[in-house]
Amino acid sequence: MEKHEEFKAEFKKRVKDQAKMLYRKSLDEISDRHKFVCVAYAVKDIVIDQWIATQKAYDEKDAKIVYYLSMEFLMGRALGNMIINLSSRDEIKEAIEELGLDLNVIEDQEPDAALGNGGLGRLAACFLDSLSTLNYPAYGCGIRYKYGMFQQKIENGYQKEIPEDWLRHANPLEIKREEYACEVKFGGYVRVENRDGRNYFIQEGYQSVNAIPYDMPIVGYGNNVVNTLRIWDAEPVVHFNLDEFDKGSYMAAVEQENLAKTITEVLYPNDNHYAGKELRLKQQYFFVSASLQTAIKKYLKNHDDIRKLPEKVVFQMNDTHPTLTVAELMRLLMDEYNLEWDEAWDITTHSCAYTNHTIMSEALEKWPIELFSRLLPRCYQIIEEINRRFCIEIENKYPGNHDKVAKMAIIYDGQVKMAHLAICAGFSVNGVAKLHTEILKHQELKDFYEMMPEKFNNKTNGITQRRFLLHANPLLSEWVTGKVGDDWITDLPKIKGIEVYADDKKAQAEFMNIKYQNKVRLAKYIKEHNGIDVDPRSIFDVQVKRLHEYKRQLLNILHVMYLYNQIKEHPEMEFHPRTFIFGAKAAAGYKIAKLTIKLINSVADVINNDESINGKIKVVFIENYRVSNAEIIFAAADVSEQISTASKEASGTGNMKFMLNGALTLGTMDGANVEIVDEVGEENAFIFGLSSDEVINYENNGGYNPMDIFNSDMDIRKVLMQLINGFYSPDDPERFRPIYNSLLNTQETDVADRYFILKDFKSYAAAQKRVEEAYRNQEGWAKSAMLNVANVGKFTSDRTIEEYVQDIWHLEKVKVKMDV
Ligand code: CJB
Repeated sequence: MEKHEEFKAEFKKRVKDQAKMLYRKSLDEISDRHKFVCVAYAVKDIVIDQWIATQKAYDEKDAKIVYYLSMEFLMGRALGNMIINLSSRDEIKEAIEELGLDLNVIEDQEPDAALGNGGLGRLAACFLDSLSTLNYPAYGCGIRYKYGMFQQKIENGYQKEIPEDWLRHANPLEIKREEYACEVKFGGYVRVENRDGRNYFIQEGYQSVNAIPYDMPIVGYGNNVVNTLRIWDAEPVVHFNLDEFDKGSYMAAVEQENLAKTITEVLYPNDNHYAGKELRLKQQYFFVSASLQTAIKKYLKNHDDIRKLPEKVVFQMNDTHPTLTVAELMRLLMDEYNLEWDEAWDITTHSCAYTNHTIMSEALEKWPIELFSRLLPRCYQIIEEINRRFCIEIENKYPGNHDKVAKMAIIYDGQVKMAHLAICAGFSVNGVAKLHTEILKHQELKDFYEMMPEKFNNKTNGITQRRFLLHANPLLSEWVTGKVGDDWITDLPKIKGIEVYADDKKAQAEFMNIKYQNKVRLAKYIKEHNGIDVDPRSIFDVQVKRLHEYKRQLLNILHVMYLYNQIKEHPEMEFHPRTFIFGAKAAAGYKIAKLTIKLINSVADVINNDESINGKIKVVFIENYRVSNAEIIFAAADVSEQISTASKEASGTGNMKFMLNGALTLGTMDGANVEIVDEVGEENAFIFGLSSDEVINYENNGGYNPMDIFNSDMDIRKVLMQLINGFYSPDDPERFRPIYNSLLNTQETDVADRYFILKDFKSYAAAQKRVEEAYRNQEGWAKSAMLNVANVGKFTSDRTIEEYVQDIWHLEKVKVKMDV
């Protein structure tokens, strides 16, 4: 008890001292944002001791480390999550309260660290949380983008992108580590020098930048472990001297300045889409090279045999974005550490592993040889040699089968194929859900699977319950803990204990009341941010994710248009009020996605303002969907829309966050939905649509004809006509023509209705009817919702990480003890 009070007093003093030191004021004189900074520094003070202790424990144990290389880490806010993970969380919360501060208000001051686009980046963030919580030594390695994912403003129904200047006020939770700076070289040429019968490859005439790491602490749950997210910034190598310059070196100096400035300037806002920009390749090489250089140096501090690197280090490549790891590791081992090819290859192929996150062809990274070899001449040479040897292997395995080489080569048709490089050199290739891995093995990567089946494995994605239940939904967390204890926080399958309450009327009522409270919280947010009144008693039907044609937000909004027509035509029909909630960012250059946002907002305008329907339908587009508002949204959802065209969504992770918060899935048999249904039972979800086999079959046989549906189904026809008759765009009836064309017109798009929206429409509408019927039975609904929560255990990222550790990384847990 005394210790408890002592701790609080010390913490409060630290917060006040910060106010004095940073702002020369007392705590009650400073702004909320400044209060956030003071609290953040006081928390960091606690974290730092654990951080130091953790790194010391790793060194002492000589533990193997995973380097999780990722272009994206969608961290969201750190402070609140850090506090709940610390063992001293209760004392910290009490101290904050005793200081007269409101923790929610303080947390709200922190900008989201939005260094990612969507699922892939958020997965990386969940993995870091799990790695720390499970006591595994890990580094996240990425880029410290000056501008993260853009902020979305909706103006007149259209998306506007505003730069996300998250570092404007500096970041109290990071540490600049200048002592680990290193140089990264671009361009120039490679000179070969023969000394004592050995060739040395020397890069000359290059431009270079200094890579400077910033470390962010990743706090494990109640175990004193603090791992590191190391993100790299670029600074110019030379600051030029105005007295000495001649024209040539002046220009070179300016170019180097510019290179450093631009490299970490901004995150590419594309999700599931590769834009092929030179700057993107620079970003990739920049962070990969810096991360590898420091990983090797760190290893060599305590070891003298570099050949044993794979015993202590593993590099996990998050999609193909960091695949240059393969070439850069070979380069460093051969050119900097003087190993021969075979030795370097042996090390590389035992330390690199690759995760595939998509089969969307437009996401596959293929770099033109010209660009690649100009920017990274030495890496290109190395990849050429890897390719030459790989092609010989293919030929040996399939003599005379030139088709195989054409399909599998790393360099072909003037392009460097990053996935092929990752598979050839990686010792593990994994998909992110069972169905996705099967599609990789038997469709997309069939040839590779046939040649090296032992590399392929599945790791179904997961999410951290600590952020998405414990932090995001305090009411439900407390309720669950009251029923089954708090083991679920680090052992999610324990949540199964609530299953016995699924038929208990009292528990059902409590559960539904919590959902109601969370809906009130979201309704308040919507009122504040959108000015729209929504009724918390209506069904909250939610689709939040990136905007992409394959995710089919269009199917959802077309169905809303259809429902609206139905209500107008049959005002007497039974209908439970429904609030359709959307949240989605579209890539800045993705026209049809942006037009879909406009369509959703236009439909919202018409429907929300039609008094004749008595508020039966409301449509809300939540501006600037991101990690911090996602936490409020998941908690309030009744229905989780997971309606991608089967086979297209590799896994999905939003689906798991909804399930964790007691929403019922309305979805296709795609990605991890399949496994969700396996766990919860089909009777507790609403499944519809073509199967992935059916979709793939159509695709392999020239698609289907959406005109047949247009001509035979008058309901669908009416909805489609409303896209082009000005019903939702009286000022410009042609506005939504491109959407209409994407569904029906093969002249404008190569394939009409590529994503089978019309084909799945009726089945979707029928599933939506089942949702409504099910919701009428409140007890039945409560039971299903509780069964969703009870059966979510599999989808914790703790399970996913344990599987990576067992099958791929082979790490050992390290205990961290604190002296006090
Ligand atoms: N994914 O977020 C992205 N970006 C990409 O470029 C490729 C894939 C997503 O990764 C998630 C994590 O594995 C998956 O759950 C999701 O299905 C996939 O689209």
